[in-house]
Amino acid sequence: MYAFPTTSLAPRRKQPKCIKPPKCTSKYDIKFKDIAIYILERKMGASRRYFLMELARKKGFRVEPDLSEYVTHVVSEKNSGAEVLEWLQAKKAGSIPNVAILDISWFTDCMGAGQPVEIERKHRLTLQKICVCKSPSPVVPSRVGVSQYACQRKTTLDNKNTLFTDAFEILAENYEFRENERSCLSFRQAASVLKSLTFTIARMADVDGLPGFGDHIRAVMEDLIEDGESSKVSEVLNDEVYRSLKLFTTIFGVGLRTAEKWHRLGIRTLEEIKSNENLKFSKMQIAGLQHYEDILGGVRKAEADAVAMVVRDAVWTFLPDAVVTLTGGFRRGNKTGHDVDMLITSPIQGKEKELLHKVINLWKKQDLLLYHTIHESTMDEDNLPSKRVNLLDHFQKCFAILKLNQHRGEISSCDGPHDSGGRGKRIWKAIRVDLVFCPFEQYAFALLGWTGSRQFERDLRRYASHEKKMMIDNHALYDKTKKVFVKCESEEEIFGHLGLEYIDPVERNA
Ligand code: DCT
Ligand code: MG
Repeated sequence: MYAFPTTSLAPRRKQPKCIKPPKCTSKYDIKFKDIAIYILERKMGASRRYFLMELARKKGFRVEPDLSEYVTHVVSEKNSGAEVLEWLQAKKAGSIPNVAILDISWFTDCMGAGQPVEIERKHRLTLQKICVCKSPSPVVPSRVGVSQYACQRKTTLDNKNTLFTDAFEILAENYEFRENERSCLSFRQAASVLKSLTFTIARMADVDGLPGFGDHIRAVMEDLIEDGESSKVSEVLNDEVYRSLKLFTTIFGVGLRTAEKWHRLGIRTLEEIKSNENLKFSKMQIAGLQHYEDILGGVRKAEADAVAMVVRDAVWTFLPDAVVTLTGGFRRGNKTGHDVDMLITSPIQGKEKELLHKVINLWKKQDLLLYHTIHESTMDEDNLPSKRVNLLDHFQKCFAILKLNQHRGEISSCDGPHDSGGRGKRIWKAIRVDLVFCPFEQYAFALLGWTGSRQFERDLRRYASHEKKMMIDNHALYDKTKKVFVKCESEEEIFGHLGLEYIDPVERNA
């Protein structure tokens, strides 16, 4: 956006007849010979400075290790112009004529553009002010080098930018409802990038150099920075269509199509849904309405652990060697979730295929099942995905609602009165559970896929295909160049084959 031809970029000064080659010969070719950058270590630290120098060199910039007569641009972070000048003078370099004294934002703009950008007013450090920023960020912003792929970022649950990410999630959801996939993805992508930052965005310059921040997104951020709220978000939250679709799709079993139909029929509330005699509900929707409040309330970690124990008990009754793993958001360290995702496999080949129906029969006898639906595997005999389309992947799975005894922290067969009438006496809670059964040799892929987050998985697939000419899904990793499937027994191996640094599940909260 800020890219200009390189010839007009050097600060106005008498050009040296010729810029000599850098003292320290870089292993990268210099593309932009008119300028030479010097990065100030002061307030930045040696390791970050080194990182930025290497980054710029990789991109074809000439970066001087020492302050010399060749330097045209001095870049610093969190220093005022006066502080930089004082430092230059102490180095007896204050007399370097017309060297541009710049904020790091110029550097990050250059890195983002892949070439030197024109120096704007906002980039220059003024000599009068103590600090250029309106409200200085408390932590050194390390936005340079933030990857566009979530699988190359570490994203813990410590989100420092909830003001922005909450707003983006609402806008993205609204775009999803309106089937504007592109805008939906842009906002989800931007939210995901912000979640990975170790500092809070305090001013617009803080997003310079971050991938995927177009004008549309910036406009929303500007509002949030200026006013603490966004008029676009308020508009969406007050929009009748959004409110209906949001409410209806929180019912288990209700998708966008059904929600739209109900809205078109003039329905606006849950009561209107329940009392409308003309509506026909699927079994899933009946269960969803019956246990609406429990499911909407979500699942706590202790409850998820209790469910995991019940699943293990049932599975191990039939196959003591089975591997039963809690995945989804809870594996990423979440304290709450909307469901409990369980992945089940067996080291004895094919044994996992017999499990689901046995477990369901056991739970029926124990009166633990409030609802369940089974999707049989759509893999061929040799465990290769068939061409038939399925949800997310081809594994055998079960979407269920189980009873959880809240007092004892385990699923109970003690049935209490259903719904609002007897809620006070009821000792169980309805919990949404997904069971997924996979062949042992696909376990690592299934585990990676079912751990999420969705954005992380999406970017992993995008990264594999765009950067590595590979394809990854919940079943396998395929190398398109070599035309071979790459065997992997662990998540670490998958990351390794993709040339990625291993990211721990708790850092996949993209
Ligand atoms: N998943 C995915 N793509 C989908 C759906 C799911 O990659 N379309 C993966 C990512 C997470 C995992 O499956 C489990 O899905 P959810 O339970 O929907 O997500 P979650 O991260 O566990 O979140 P929640 O806490 O809301 O259950
Ligand atoms: Mg989940």
